[in-house]
Amino acid sequence: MDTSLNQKKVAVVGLGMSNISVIRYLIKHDLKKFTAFDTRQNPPHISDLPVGIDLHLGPLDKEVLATYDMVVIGPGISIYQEEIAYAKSCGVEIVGDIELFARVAKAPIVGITGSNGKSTVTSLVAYMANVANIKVGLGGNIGIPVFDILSDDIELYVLELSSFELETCVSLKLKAATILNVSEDHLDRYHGSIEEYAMAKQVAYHNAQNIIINRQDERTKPILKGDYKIKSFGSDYKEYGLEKTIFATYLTVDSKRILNVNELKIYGEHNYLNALACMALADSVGIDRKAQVEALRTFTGLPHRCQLVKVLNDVSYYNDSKATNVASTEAAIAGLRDLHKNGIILLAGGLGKGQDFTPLKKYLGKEISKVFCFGKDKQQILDLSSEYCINVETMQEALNRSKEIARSGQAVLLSPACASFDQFKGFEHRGQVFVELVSSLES
Ligand code: UMA
Ligand code: ADP
Repeated sequence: MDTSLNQKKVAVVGLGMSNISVIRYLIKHDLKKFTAFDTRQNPPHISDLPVGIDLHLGPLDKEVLATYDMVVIGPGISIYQEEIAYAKSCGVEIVGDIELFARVAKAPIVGITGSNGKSTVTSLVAYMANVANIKVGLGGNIGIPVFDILSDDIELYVLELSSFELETCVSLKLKAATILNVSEDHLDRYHGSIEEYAMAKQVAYHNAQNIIINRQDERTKPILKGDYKIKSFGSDYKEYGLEKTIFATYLTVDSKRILNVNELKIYGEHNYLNALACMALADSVGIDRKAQVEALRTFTGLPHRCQLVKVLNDVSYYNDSKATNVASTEAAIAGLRDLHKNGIILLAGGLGKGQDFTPLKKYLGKEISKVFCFGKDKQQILDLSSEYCINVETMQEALNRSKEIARSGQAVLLSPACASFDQFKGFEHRGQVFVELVSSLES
């Protein structure tokens, strides 16, 4: 327990899953001087809230917040939001659950951030640790609040960290940290600036002992000097790299072959890079190579990430609902194009988060034969081409229209390049609806 919390008047702002977990922790440690706030009249997790706490629902009052010593914000609340920025300017300490966790967690922490691949890498590193019989705690942005996994029994924490979570961190001292890649995402929260978004991710490197960078992505390199060791991964043949021969591709470490990628159960070059990042992180925290390789051979990937759902009439249907930005959709196209030379029919759209969709244009008429566009920001995708992009209302309609035109050997790919909250409860819900619809398709 952080004993200094007992002396403080604490506001917990945002009653999502992270802060509900924080509240449970505060109550468990007998800290009663806190008030819970949420801007919504009926926050979705309200029924999980312990009874009897001081609760305020509705618009935040900045003068009220300014009377607290500490404000614990959920990741969905921005530090730039007027009331929070005002409280900060009045000297109130603004923290998030990861910051509080970093102050009390005893075991070493591996932290993984980046625009894409975080959940895959976090799960695979945790799995490697499991195979090596290390007691591991897996959590963070992956959907498991960190205070749900805090325990003195844990020997290693492996945390997925979003830029939102990193914004409020100062005490985090990661044993191993990586920014996997940086591409446009969440620009609606960073004043339209990818540099500002990238800077939020750099917080993962402050005080880190081992930093793992992506050789092909400048924004993953540390900006500040520090007392850290750097290793890199990339698709060329050095450090953690790839050896590409005409017969096979190998994961390599310092030019030594470790594994033929055809032994992996996850595919696409982006996943080979993820595997390399995992090995580099695992080496930094002493997970032995044998356990790493066994985990690499048996890890089957996570649902909603480019998963083959069904083959019907020689058309393959893929669920890549977790592709919530343009770069992840590009990775899916790159991963599938060799398998589906007859073309891919793409289902895309939703909330665009201020992204530029023009990188998708180069695939139209080549890898992508048609795009069915749905959701709130579909017009931005429709604007790419009147010839290849077709307007529909829903993902369901997009799927039905795809089935009508799909030819033998083609793929129908749900990889929306957008967030889902305009028409679904989240990416899992969107993926589940897709999987159910595809499963019920008949030839
Ligand atoms: N909200 C309000 N009013 C409030 C508080 C929140 O309207 O007073 C809204 C936010 O704007 C947001 C939503 O409620 O749209 C959820 O925010 P939250 O802070 O309550 O979120 P949690 O339920 O605690 O979930 C958060 C992460 N959510 C976000 O960062 C938005 C979850 O990541 C994460 O799994 C969870 O903590 C773990 O503890 C989700 C996510 O979308 C999956 N993350 C983004 C991403 O991966 O791209 C960063
Ligand atoms: P995150 O947690 O960062 O969202 P996930 O592992 O859940 O990452 O994958 C999200 C999406 O990004 C999926 O569509 C997946 O196919 C794609 N993806 C995974 N790894 C990478 C990568 N290294 N580069 C680009 N896209 C990736």
